[in-house]
Amino acid sequence: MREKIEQLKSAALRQIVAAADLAALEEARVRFAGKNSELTALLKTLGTLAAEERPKVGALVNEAKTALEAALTEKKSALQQTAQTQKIAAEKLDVTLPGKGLKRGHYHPLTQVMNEAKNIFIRLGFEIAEGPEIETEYYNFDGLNIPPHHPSRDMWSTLFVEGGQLLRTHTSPVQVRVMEKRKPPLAIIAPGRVYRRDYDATHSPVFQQLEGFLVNKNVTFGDLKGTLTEFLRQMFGKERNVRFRPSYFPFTEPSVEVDVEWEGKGWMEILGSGMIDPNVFKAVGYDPEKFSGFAFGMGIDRIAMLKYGIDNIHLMYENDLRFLEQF
Ligand code: FA5
Repeated sequence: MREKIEQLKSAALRQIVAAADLAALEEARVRFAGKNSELTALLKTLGTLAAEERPKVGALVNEAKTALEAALTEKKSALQQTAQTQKIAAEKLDVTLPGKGLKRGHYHPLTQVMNEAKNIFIRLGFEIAEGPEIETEYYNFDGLNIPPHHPSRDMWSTLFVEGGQLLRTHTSPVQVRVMEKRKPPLAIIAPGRVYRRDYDATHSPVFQQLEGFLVNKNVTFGDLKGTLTEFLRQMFGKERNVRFRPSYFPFTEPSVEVDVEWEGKGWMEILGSGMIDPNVFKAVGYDPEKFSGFAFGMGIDRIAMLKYGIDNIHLMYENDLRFLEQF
């Protein structure tokens, strides 16, 4: 009996010491110290021993159990410690490593210039209005003093859509739409895309215009010139050469166009403007004796070309990242 206990004890201690992980240790515990272990079984047979042997053997068994339990506890905490260390090592983060770095995007050059232009006019007290890109002939032409079959319709190579409508050739229809609904005083800008059958280095079939108009009592050509001059200074700086050149539009009288010096290439036209024609006022029910106003329509693409030194308008619509990344 004593021998048996000794054997069990040393076999158990060996297995406990050798346990490689917590699962192996639990296996050893069940086998040597659990309810169904041989040691427990031995305790149950104490009754069959001689009376004087019982306490001695009992003490031995208990001593073995205590030793095993102490060894189990010790091993368990050692294994837990190792597991924890391994876990920490595996999850370790080096917070000093450089990050992956998000590539930062930016606005398209046209959006940048459009926002800049809008902000200049907003600071001057203008508010923003919008109109549809698919327009009726009335708003694109008739309401702007361009009757059907009038030769000046040819100034805009128009793209028609089914049902008699068209892709607006300029943002001027927004003038008519706003004036139909509201009474002066008005100071409005209308940004947006416009369409024409045009194609060369400074003409794109889709481009951006910023319309503007101001209507009140006693608005003069001086107000027009002062407003546009202030805009040109803010957009291009005081040093840039600009010129006002007499022109013709059916919806303004007198009319002027503005050119900006194009480094090494002479001048580039950026906008048309003038004093709103009395016929436009009559069509929206304003009294031309009482009110006067000026209007202008500028090409945002052209302004971007001049500002950034771009010599081909089509680069703006090709979405080539090598080009776009430069802005
Ligand atoms: C107009 O469109 C008139 N609606 C402007 C206006 C408004 C005059 C209010 C008077 C009062 P024009 O066709 O000239 O005018 O165009 C105005 C500007 O748009 C031009 O000066 C030019 O900068 C730009 N532009 C015209 N066609 C193109 C094109 N195909 N591609 C890029 N920009 C263009």
